Amino acid sequence: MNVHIEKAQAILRANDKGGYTVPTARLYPFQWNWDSAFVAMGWQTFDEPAAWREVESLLEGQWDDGMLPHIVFHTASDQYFPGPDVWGTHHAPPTSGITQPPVLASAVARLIAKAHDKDLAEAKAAAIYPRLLANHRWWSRARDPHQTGLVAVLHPWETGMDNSPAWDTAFARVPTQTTTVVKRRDTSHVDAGHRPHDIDYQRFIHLVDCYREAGWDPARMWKAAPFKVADVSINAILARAEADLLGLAVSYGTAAEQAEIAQRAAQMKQAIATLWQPKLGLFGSHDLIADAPIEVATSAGFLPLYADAADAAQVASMGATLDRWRAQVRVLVPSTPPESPVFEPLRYWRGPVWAVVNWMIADGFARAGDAVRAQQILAATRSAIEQAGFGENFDPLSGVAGGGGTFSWTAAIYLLLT
Ligand code: 9WN
Repeated sequence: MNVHIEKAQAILRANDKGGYTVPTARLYPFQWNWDSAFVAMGWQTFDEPAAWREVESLLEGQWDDGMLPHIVFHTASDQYFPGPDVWGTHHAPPTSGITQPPVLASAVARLIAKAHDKDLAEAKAAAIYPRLLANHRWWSRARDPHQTGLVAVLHPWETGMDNSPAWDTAFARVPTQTTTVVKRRDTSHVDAGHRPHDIDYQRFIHLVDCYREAGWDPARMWKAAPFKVADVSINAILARAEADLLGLAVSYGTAAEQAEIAQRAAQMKQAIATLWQPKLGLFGSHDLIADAPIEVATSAGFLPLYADAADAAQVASMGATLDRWRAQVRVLVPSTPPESPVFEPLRYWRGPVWAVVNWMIADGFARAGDAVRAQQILAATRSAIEQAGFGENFDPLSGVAGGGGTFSWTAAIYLLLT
């Protein structure tokens, strides 16, 4: 077996805390929502029961209204801020009060499609399908209350691309005052230059304070939110997840549920079309408070490909954008391209390459019939990992790994590539 595959498997085993996998030791000592969806797919390549346990342990955190929290605090740890006391959600097990990109239904669909143990998959999927449906209904109800076809995020952490320059203008409106004392732990684990700034944390926590005071009630949060963005990435991921859930509904749901999911999926695809930005040669997010398009080029702008939501001209235009970026970097796909004035090669979502995003963009190009660019992205991801190790992310210019080390989702993606 290739030595990197052995290492990737060993990382998942080491980060497995008994039924759930932490993203990496110390920096992130709990279970994260979209990390676990990718990690479950990685587990499946060598331990199928572990893949299903990963999904089930994440669902232990699901709220009665269907919301799937971005963190499940299965055990206590003082290594991470903000912990359960700051969130104050009073859920058992303790969870955060916001969500993250809904990759889970797509991950479950893949677990079923690739299952070796078909009986196990059948039993698990039948029990998990209603939870996924409840989650997608929550997105529609809580985060698209006016039924526009686009869901909104109320916190940059919900996008999973926390300090993306796409949020700069909308996030600058969020006050920096907090009632919680901000005691960062992340910068004692990794280089502060790879992380968001202190002022970003003031705003992150201001939002947590605001929503905790709203009792984590979706309608009150929606009203109180000083940050409200229709993120192109979340919308593309949810549109794809709806299509994948529809496949599950055919086996495990009713005809009425199939019609409901198909209607939402179609409406989302149409709405995503309105996010096209011809000047950027990419899709972009929409700031709902300013009611303005966010004209900032980031790797998220390719993700409608992953939802089959781009037409042929848009696919060609995104191909040209990718080629231009490729000429500027050693490793595709930078989260922000070097040509951007706000590019920072190592600061988290402002430049570094993320394996999970690459995987979805490559999948998107492949679905659109562009196997060449899909392969370029997958090859870049594979060789970045083989050369620099299983870092949290990679400097697109030097290829050096950044953020935390021995990272679960990077290991999982490597397993999916080989
Ligand atoms: C906040 C776990 C998570 C990822 C996110 C990534 C980072 C957390 C943080 O780590 O966010 O959720 O504290 O920085 O931005 O995408 O899920 O790996």
